[in-house]
Amino acid sequence: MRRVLLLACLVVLGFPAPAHAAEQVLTLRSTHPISIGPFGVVQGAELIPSPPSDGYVVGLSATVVDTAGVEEPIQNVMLHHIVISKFGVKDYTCDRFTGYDGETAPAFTERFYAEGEERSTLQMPPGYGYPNRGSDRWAMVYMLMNHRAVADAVYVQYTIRYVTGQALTPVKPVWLDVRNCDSDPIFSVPGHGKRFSTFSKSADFVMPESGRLVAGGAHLHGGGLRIDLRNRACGNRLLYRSEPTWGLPTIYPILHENGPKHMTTFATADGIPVHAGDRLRVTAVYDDALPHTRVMGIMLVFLAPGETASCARVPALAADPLSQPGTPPRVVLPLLKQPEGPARTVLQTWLSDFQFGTQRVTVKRGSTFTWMFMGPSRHDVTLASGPVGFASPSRSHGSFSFRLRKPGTYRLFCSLHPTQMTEVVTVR
Ligand SMILES: [Cu+2]
Repeated sequence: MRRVLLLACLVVLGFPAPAHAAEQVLTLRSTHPISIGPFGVVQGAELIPSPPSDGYVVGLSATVVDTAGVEEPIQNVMLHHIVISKFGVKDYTCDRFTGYDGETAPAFTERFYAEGEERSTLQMPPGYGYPNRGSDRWAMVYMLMNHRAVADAVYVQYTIRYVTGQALTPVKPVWLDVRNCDSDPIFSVPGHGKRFSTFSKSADFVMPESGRLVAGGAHLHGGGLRIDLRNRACGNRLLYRSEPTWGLPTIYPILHENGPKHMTTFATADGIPVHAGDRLRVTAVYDDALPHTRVMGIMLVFLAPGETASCARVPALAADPLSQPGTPPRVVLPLLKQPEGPARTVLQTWLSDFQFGTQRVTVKRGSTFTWMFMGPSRHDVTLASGPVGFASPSRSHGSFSFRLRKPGTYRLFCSLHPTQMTEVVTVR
């Protein structure tokens, strides 16, 4: 109805009515079913269908469905991460990506949508859209986890609000990530602070052009408190803060520390002004009273390029109606398999399909321990519980070392094979 009124107004005002202007809702899904073994974690990248005509994306959300098209509840399959990007287009903030085994490659993919457990919905304010050509190709990176002891097969299904036959103000996706340009952009919170202590990680990005940020959202993991976007060039003032809402169900066995069920997002036609040369700083803040491993800090905002005054006023943003900020639950991950074999005093071991070489280790405080990745699958070393949170990248070869400075019992597992691969290191 509003669209009809708007068109009528345009005609009255003497603007030519756009030919066949329309907003459609397109529901598409990934081309092949994705198989996930019992309690398994799968990661992959593939090309996915995209809108077949020229237009603008004004809304986007994604979920996981079974082969019958029925949405999978988190009790079956947990959506760790989905990133959708435009293939063959340079990313705004990243020239090269570092791959899973440490190699780098040119970043020929523009990231414009992402979600995890918070299930983001991208919503542009009226009049703005992410331009897309019918000839553009979309790619998806996914990480899914099976919460059940039976194999499953799923599709990623995504719903696009798409406007054709009408010129909108184009926006560019600006991906701000405290571990940008890494294919697995994780870090770990040591978690050895007092109650209410925090751990922060930041990254800066210098804006190459002026414009207004008209929409955005963010991603944190379990233990996350907030993620801030500040403008260093304007007295470090806060441009936007995204906060988590907690309350996802705990699924047993606990394979992973739950993320938030929602992160606050914004959409503003006025836009948050930024100026060419401004140094933007994104800061992820986590609870530091418990270890939180393999966490992320990402904010994705959309820039409508155009002239702005330097340090122009930031408009008040409407409250996100879905946001109920609170403190993250305290979660201690259990080891799901008892480490086996005699306790050994060694300073290195290996990981292969699907075990740690030496599963019970005793070392002196201050020792540097090395894990060697023997493949053929990718594995990682991740602290489940213990004195200091740390985690290795997921690797199929190479090695990872960590200095064990604090005494105590380090319960370790592979986050990709949580029910199979465990190790315990006692540091005296
Ligand atoms: Cu593994």
